[in-house]
Amino acid sequence: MRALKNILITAVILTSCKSSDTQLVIMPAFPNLSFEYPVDIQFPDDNTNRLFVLSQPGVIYVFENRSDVASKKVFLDISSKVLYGGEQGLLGLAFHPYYKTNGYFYIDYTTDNPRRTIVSRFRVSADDPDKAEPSSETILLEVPQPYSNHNGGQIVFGGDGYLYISFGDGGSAGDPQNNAQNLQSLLGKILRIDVNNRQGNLNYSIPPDNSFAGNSNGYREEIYAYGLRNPWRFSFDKETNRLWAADVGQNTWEEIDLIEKGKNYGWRTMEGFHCYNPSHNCDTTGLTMPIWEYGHDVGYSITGGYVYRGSSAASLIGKYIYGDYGSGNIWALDYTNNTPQNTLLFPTVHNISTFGVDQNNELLFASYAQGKLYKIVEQTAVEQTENRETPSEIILKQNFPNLDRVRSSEFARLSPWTPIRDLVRDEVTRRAESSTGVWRPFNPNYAIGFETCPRHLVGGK
Ligand SMILES: [Ca+2]
Repeated sequence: MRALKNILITAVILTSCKSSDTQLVIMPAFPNLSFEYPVDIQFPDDNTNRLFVLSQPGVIYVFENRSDVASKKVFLDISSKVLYGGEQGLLGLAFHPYYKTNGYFYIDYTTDNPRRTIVSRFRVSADDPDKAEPSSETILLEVPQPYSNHNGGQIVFGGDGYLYISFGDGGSAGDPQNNAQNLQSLLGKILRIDVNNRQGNLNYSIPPDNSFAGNSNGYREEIYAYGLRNPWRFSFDKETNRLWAADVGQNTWEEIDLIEKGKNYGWRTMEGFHCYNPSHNCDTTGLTMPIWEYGHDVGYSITGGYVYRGSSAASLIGKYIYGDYGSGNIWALDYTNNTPQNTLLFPTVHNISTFGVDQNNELLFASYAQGKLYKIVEQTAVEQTENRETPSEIILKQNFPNLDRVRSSEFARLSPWTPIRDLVRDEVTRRAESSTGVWRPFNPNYAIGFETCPRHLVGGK
């Protein structure tokens, strides 16, 4: 009897599962959580497995890094101080490398009267790790912003313990003040400061090996690299310590730069690999070219990501994962041996405002207008043998989903760009996946992540 049962089980598996392979999928990371205009995802190095998400109007939320987390808490609300709108708002968060002992974290936001960017330090509350102390603000930098756009806003501690800060060129279009090439301006730059020491009347000090430290030309000593238009998101590869920045382009080209100390990345003389101002025969002497660019046929506002160093998507390890706010595309750039190989991973419908990683280096991204976070994971794909009509919903053949043990996926065998609704129910029609309510273009790389060859069946009933 047992033997007969095993044969039946095997038959079920063979008919329902044709072949298996690994594939990358996008999944809602925290189906129960939504955020108003999320723009940054960070965590402190304190092994508490929490995530902190910035809502652009001026709130930092904190929650447990679990897919079934039910709620989030307000860590800090400075919306009354924040000038919000367009590219302005609360834009960046960085935890001090010794946050666990000193409780310090840093934020970057825009405010008004006059319009400016502030980079300041706050401290966590003494008696609640999920609350910041709102009165603890110490301002480090205040930089006037001539226009509302191109505020940069990413702040990240490097492996050297210094704080790196991105500033856009001040805005408008075409960098009318030529700020990015002006070494007396902090705009259009990536800065590097030492937050652990003070110098003169500064609430920080200049790292002595900054390229312009101690110069007598009036150049800003905070400058680490320049000639940038709007390096909205940048990150360090934790393994190589290389600084990867995505510089948002003007009219035609989006670019990825490997940022090195003292280098000039070309804006506004160049946009990507091309002359911008002047539009022909520009002088490229001393300019550092991007390692990759793409045109506005496949996107129009690059969102920098991370070199993937996690473990749940082996095929991505060592590749720079980035996306585009406008087109929703997500790519992987392999720069092995300094030779770029770019692969489109997913076309998506999301306004990708930022990527993030958790303490296990697993990759997340934020869908700005939708207010949800997504994760990119690798699954064992199991294809169905049966042919399907275009479904309005996908019904999973299992008794209940297990968000934490996703091993395979439901495929709908559709031609690319067939619209499906992102709604999944389990076999007894309970909603297994929160619906985005969005009719998304189906593509062969997109799968919905629950088991179709249920583990309980494989294991034998
Ligand atoms: Ca450039």
